[in-house]
Amino acid sequence: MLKSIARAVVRKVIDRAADLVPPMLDPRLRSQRMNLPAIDRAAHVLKGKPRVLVCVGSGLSAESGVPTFRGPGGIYSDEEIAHLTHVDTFETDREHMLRWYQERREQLHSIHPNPGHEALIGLAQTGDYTVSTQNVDHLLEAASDAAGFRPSIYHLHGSLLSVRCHVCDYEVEDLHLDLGEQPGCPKCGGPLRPGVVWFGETLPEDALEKSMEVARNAEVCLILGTSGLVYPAAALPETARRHGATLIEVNPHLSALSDISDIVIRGRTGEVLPVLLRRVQDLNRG
Ligand code: BJW
Ligand code: ZN
Repeated sequence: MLKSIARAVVRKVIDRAADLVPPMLDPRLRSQRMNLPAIDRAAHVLKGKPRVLVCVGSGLSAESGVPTFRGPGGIYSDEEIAHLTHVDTFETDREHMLRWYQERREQLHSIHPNPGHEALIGLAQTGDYTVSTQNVDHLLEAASDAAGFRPSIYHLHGSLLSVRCHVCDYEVEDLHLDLGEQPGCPKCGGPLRPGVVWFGETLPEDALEKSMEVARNAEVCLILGTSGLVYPAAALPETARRHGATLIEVNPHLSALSDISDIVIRGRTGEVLPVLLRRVQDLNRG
């Protein structure tokens, strides 16, 4: 009797430990929390050579040290900077806005792809993948270059690497230019700004149209690390679903797209995607 009580107590302590141990410490405990059955179901959907639209959000780069926008520690938790991603702020608080963007551009020099980016590029080599990202960093391209394989990548919200004129169509990829000095456009003299898409601005037509077309023809839509709150990007998985795609979400938390997803994998992309990749490769080897 005493022995069985002791065994039950020990079991409880072990179960609790799986919740408490930080993910970095013990890979065995980490994978227990990673919902392996859901990963296995996702791998069966992704085996073969399916047409896949991957919808990427800031969560994919979180493990590279790039802050997300919403949630604890996110950019919008600081009220002083929450307004800096709206187009109107370029008129009302331009100096602050450009200094903040210049700091973020400088941070690009010291960030690197994480295992989530690397595994996504690995997955892209197993089928017909198109990536539609809301992220403005270059980490997917960096992972692609390292792997020697680059899928189609559409940047819905532009890129921090480039600067463009707020008035004319001048645009250049240049990380050396200091936006904090409020440089003028060499073509028309108008103010230069980061090559990103702010609230109240339209998305690059080509990136959005091509992504929508892929969404309408996708067999699978993989949703990685996005809250699914910002439109029209959030409409891509919805469109894919209406056209018959299976939706797979990887996110440690509930998102606005969790409810419409067929398979939800609760975990970080840097931990889940490498496991998913290995499983898909195993299934494809037969
Ligand atoms: C992990 C993880 C880990 C953590 N692993 N996961 C009312 C209703 C509907 C729409 C609108 C409306 N009023 C206005 C609109 C339109 C508006 C909009 O959608 N607003 C809603 C917020 C209400 N959209 C626009 O204005 C867009 N343009 C447009 O619609 O044009 C037409 C138009 C023109 C003119 C007038 C009206 C209409 C433009 C949107 C531009 C968004 N720009 C930003 C800033 C980019 C530049 C920069 O970087 O500074 O883009 S805002 C910000 O949000 C950024 C992101 O790309 C975007 C999406 O965020 P994302 O990536 O989903 O990040 P988070 O933080 O939200 O979520 C992170 C997720 O990761 C979480 O779920 C975590 O759990 C997870 N996570 N760690 C995996 N390790
Ligand atoms: Zn110009």
